[in-house]
Amino acid sequence: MPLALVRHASVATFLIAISGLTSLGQAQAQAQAQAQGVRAEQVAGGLQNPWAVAFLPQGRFLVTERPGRMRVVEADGRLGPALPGLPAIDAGGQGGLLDVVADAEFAANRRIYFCYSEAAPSGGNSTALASATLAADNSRLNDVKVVFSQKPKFSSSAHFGCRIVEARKDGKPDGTLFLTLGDRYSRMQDAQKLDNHHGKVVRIHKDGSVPSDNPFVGRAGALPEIWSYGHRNMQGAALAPDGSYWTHEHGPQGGDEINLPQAGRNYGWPVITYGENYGGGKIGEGASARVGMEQPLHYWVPSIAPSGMVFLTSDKYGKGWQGNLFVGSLKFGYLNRIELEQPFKGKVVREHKLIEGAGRIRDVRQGPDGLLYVLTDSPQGRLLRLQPQ
Ligand SMILES: [Ca+2]
Repeated sequence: MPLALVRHASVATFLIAISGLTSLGQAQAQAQAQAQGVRAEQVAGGLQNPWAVAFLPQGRFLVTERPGRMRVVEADGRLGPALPGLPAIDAGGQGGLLDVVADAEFAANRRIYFCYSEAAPSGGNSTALASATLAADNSRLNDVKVVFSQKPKFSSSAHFGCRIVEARKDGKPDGTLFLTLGDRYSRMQDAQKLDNHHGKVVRIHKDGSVPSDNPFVGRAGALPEIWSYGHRNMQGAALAPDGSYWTHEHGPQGGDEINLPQAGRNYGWPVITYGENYGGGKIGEGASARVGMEQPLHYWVPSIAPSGMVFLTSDKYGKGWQGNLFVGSLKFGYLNRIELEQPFKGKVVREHKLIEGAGRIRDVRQGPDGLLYVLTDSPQGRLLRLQPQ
């Protein structure tokens, strides 16, 4: 069922109604050619606030738990012990061990990348990114290196961002990683300044060095890791099938956004927003547009509290779902299936709620088997596999 307050949804609903009146047989045939929904089957339970899942060979999974554990989950759902080798993690509030991704060449190099909240000796914390090698027997992390730390450290338990995406160029990994970084909640004005990493997307090489073609390399007073700025708290990021980089971010009260962050662009927070302060009241001048600031591709009012994001490339759910974007909702506890116009020119066509009632959806990924997997975020969190119905 389309969401009530999503742009274009009323037109889409109207078109469905028309097609149903004029050509019921055709509509039924179309409906049978794609999944009508999904059935969530539990792969594993007993995960404490799981945040991210990556896929290992032989049907195994690598799962992070926010309190500071990383585990291998066996194909049959058995939980392995906490992997030794993690750096010190400053867990608390929204912070802890957050995202993990496997290198595109994992089968050959066993490398993984993960991000977490890192304490400063003098107090405060920020998001850090580390790389490691998973031992061949999956028993521990080796060669752990912290390759990036968000500056400055600041005392806050909120808005760490922390989604990692391996970038691709011409269909191949280009050796760089995108990392989303939150505005730390009470440092929102920093998102408009280039001398810090609050409210930014950064782009780095896997060893932490700065790509020479980053947009602010060589600009006095700007941190060279910055890719885009003016963001709030991005807990979802994904590459589209065409290689473009997409993110979503939590708005304040209302105004969650989807963006396609481009090099050097300003995404507006906190100067422009479609949300308002918690409890009501406008933010800044209450503007939603300004020259020199990018508009989101899409926004949600009220907020759905998005987390996790993936494009479905497999045909396991039928042609109608291929190329759709999937986003978890923490607040309403469903998986959002988003149809995009084809060929894509910048419009969301329609949205659908899947697995309502499953719980706070923290992450969604496509497995090597072409099926969708989600994590539910609770002290008794679950890894679910979505079977087409
Ligand atoms: Ca924005």
